[in-house]
Amino acid sequence: QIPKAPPTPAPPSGEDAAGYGPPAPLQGFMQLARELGPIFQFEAPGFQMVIASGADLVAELVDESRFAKHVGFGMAAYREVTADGLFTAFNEEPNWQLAHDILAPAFTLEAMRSYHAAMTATVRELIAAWNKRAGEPLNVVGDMTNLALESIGRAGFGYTFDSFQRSEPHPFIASMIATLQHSTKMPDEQAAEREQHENNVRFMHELVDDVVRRRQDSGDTGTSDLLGVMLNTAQPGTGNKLDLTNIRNQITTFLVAGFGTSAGLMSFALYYLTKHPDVLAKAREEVDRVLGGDLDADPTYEQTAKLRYVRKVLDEALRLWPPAAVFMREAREDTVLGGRYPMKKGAWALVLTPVLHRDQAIWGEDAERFDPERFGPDAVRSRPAHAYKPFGTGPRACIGRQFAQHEATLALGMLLQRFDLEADPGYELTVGEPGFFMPAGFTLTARPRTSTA
Ligand code: MNH
Repeated sequence: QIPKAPPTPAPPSGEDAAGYGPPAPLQGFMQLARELGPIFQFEAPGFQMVIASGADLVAELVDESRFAKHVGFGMAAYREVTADGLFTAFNEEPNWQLAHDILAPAFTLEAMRSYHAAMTATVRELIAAWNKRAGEPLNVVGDMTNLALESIGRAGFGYTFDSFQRSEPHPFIASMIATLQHSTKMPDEQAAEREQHENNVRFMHELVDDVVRRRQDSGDTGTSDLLGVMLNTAQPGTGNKLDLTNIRNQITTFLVAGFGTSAGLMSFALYYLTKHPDVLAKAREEVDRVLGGDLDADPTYEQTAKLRYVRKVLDEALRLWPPAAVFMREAREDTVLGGRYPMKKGAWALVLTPVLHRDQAIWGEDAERFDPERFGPDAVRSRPAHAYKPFGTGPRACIGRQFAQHEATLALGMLLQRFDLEADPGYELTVGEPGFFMPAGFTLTARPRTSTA
């Protein structure tokens, strides 16, 4: 009953023209959705899935009374790395509720005040690196990956990967990407790289355990960062605390969930800013008005929150290329989706967010066009909430949302305050999929500003 993708030439792989990494299965699915419509079935040897991307169907799939998060396919496989950490925990697993209750207060917008100084210091390291390379082509994805990893490492755990002191990326990045890719491979491929995978997992766990041990040895019992909160606070009501194995799973989760997604967001935002001079000028005007021209003064938390137009640019980048491109939903009981597709209890569908975000019934005929004005307050109010889901949905939605948005707004603000940015004029967008969408091979040049606020 559900349209089926043809068995050949699937699996949906496209060559990654920039040579960034493996083929591009998500863009293959996006192409199939264009051809087959708002819902289709995809089969490959060993697995089968239903892929939904029409806004009407997604409206049903995000209804918590009928559907819940599904931990399956690659996500279940990733439990080898993060086990019952927040992202990969099963809905009913007791450590999900426990960790959620302990950690949720540490991820509110207000809580970002405590991470603001660490985030600002991290952006200043990036700025110093860009100043040294003024006028040279900058590897945007690489630099944004370093920025995001440092930001979560320092603000979350007081740990630095020394990203800006290295000539090569920290090996933790390669391990995270390799384990993510491993989790969506076919069983025979997984078996073939078993040993390498286990080495990657061990390397990640050892580094994280070391971060925890150092904190414990320091005698610091504060609760001003995520690690402090996990070690030293209890669940309200029960007094229960996280054990050390679960803390390891959470830290690993935050690093994995927080580095590539935020890096993708900032990289695409820089891509679109430099491709749209009018948008860049407007953002610059706002930055000058809100942050002013004193480059010695760090932007405050309050000033960062006032960069409304910069936020719109980020929101629109997340619409077109949501870095975490899919989430899965399973039926709580037997049900019928869209009035015609029966689903048994436990049956699941994958929501393909970038296609949802281009549904013309919601976003109009120019849905493919980059336009930050789509995120003005009136436009947002006039759209149904289910039309925009870059951070997932319901109780299992992204806990790091405020963290990512604050970090990215601050970073773009500080960069625009200081640099004239210019994209490589010859660059054509090629989206790579090293676990997250990335503008592969994108370079820009940054020069200290000639005109100041
Ligand atoms: Mn994040 C869940 C996208 C940044 C930590 N994140 C999710 C989900 C999406 C998502 C989508 C839901 C997945 C699902 O339903 O299966 N996350 C993003 C995006 C960004 C992002 C697009 C940046 C942009 N996420 C971050 C950051 C952190 C983080 C930064 C940590 C510091 N995310 C999480 C965690 C979960 C999650 C933890 C799982 C929450 C839960 O299930 O309780």
